[in-house]
Amino acid sequence: MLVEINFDGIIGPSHNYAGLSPGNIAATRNAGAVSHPRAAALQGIAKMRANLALRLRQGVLLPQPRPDHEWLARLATTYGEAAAHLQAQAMSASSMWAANAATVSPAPDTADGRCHLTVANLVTMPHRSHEWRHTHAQLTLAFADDAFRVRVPVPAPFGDEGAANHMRLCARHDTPGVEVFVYGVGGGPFPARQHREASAAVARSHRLDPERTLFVQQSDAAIAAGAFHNDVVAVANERVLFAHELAFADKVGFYADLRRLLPEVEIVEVPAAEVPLADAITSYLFNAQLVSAPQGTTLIVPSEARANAAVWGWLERNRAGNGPIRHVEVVDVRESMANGGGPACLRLRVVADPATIDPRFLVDDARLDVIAAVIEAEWPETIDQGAIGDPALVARVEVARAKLLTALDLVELIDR
Ligand code: SUG
Repeated sequence: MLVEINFDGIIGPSHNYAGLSPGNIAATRNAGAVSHPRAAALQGIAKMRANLALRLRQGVLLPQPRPDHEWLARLATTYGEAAAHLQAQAMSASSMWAANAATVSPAPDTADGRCHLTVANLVTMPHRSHEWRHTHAQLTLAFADDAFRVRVPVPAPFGDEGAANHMRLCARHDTPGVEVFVYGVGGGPFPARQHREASAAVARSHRLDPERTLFVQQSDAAIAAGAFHNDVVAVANERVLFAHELAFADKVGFYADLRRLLPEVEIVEVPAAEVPLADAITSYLFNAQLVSAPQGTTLIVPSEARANAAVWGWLERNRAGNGPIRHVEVVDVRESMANGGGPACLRLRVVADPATIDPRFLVDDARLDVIAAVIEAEWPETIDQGAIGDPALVARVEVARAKLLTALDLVELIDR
């Protein structure tokens, strides 16, 4: 049976605040702050437990090898000799944001009836540009079954940031959907990370029906305000689209296309007059997991959304009304949030039959206990930016990851 499974990136032991992403306001603001990798990873575990409590299926992606010595070798240097900016780029734990791992088209949408996953190239930001090799290694292991096709990234210079710029609307997860690829053109002072050419290539290789595939431009205003990915201003689930009024360059055209292709669609739009773009972005209202739980459609928001009066007021009013979003759950992922990654960034959605997935990547509470025990024992409590070059920190990060892979019987990923 096809169900939605959320694969969360386990927050790696090198989680730190190096301010590596221009256009990502939280990450830039927190550059140089002391991070708390252990608390961060445990917040991620608690979020997964909350998903399990909602009776959702849950999987994990593993932290990648950090520092990435292989990448540094291709740059003809070593961690010890590299300049500080290269050290930080090689050490980033940014693969935790699994929404940027790949774009996923489930089997009901593709011509060959397989679920296609194209690994994102993440070429715009140097610290993310080397994730794809390791992501590809993990996804080919997790999705080795013939039900899947795992694809290498679209070539540079066409920037692709994966599912963060992709939405799928459908009557039910297991029925054919309308796939929406959101790309950027201009972003004021900031880069548009998702290029239309990359989205078009992904759609072609996934063998999507062109009649049921939309390419939608993100508004320049959203990018300029700090929405470096579409999932900072919009999220979809089954027949519900939840979006900020200023998310898209041409919302009238987009909504009309959507209504034509999926007449049952329900569009929940938040007006800028009630929640200004700036509040939507600092609170990450839209970087929520919108899920079909047994209790009804549920929005899983970060605690920052509750702390923002305009945002929480809107959510309360919406809950009192008769809209499709019936429940709101709050999770604390503030260590990730401080680097610009909310609940939706931390997960990659895959609609598939769980029986076709390598079970080592699927979790229940008992398996999360195993992961949490390794995190408690091995993850550094804090990382100060001044310590990024410290060989003792490097050794600690490498040992911590190795212990986790051993505990999960995934040692074949040690160098991958
Ligand atoms: O790419 N932050 C990530 C956050 C990604 C959020 N993902 C989604 N919206 N889906 C980024 O900007 C900051 C790391 C640093 O500065 O050290 C960072 O990479």
